[in-house]
Amino acid sequence: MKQFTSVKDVPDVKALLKLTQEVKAAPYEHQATGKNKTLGLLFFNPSLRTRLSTQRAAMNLGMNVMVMNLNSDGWAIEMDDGTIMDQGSQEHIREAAAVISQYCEIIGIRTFPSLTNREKDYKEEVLKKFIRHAQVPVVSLESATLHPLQSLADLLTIEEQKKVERPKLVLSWAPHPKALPQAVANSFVEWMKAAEADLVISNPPGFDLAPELTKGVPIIHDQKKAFTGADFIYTKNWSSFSNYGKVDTGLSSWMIDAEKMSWTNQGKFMHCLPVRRNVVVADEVIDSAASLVLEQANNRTYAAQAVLLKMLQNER
Ligand code: AN0
Ligand code: CP
Repeated sequence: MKQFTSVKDVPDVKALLKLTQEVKAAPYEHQATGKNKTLGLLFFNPSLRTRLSTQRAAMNLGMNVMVMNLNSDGWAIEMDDGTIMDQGSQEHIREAAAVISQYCEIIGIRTFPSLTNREKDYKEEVLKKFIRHAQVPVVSLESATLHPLQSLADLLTIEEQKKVERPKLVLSWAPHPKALPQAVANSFVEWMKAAEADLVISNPPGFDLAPELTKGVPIIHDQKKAFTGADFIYTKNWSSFSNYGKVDTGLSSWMIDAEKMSWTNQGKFMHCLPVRRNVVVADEVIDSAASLVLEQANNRTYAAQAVLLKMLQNER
């Protein structure tokens, strides 16, 4: 695998899912594979889970890890070609990506969207430029529009927890005071379309995701109708795609509580974390036996480990 930015980079999703299960069952099996290899993790944005689980995955494989917060600790990076760099930026992406490639066998990068320029964000300019100028494989640690390591961990969690062959999954929009990316939701849709599951999306009018991504997936604006018979409720806030980056603070009734979970088929509750309690989900749900949030976070290690192993082995 030369890059891991989307489900489209994975030739066989089933086989990758199986590998996550194998590395989870025997995490230290491949210690020799990563020996004297270095993973560089670059963050333009905050992280708890991605940062620590990906480090943990690399250490399980015997790798060394270097982590850098590019915004606070590095030089300001220029992304555009041909710029006269007499303003704020001090170093060009061309040199930065090439130099980091000399120190690392694999690079991971987190780069959130502007949420002001939809076209630019959806072109994934920062991630793509980085990949173009890097000389080693690149793993997305959440890009402007996708979060594939999260989705692979979610797929593993659903596989472990499902009681029927083809579970019903509901991606349910949640209230949130601040504008958040569409990345986790987009990515969940992309991966679950490739999985054995019946996916429906439930969100208020004005919050439909990108039509190219949701093609073929029912979008139900009535939350109760969507939840009926659901095996998994995957909750996430995202800011508007059509009214790009905008929030609506008048939709607090979309929060997940015990009554809504009672509409499901004894459904499980999922969220990628971090989550705002009693805004996105009520304590009574996240603290209940139906909550899978800690399982999801744990599985982040094995999702990352499977991807890093494929890259180290230079396999598709
Ligand atoms: C980010 C998001 O919504 O994309 C990261 C989630 C993994 N969340 C926040 O910024 C709160
Ligand atoms: N779920 C997730 O990616 O969390 P972090 O933002 O803490 O990495």
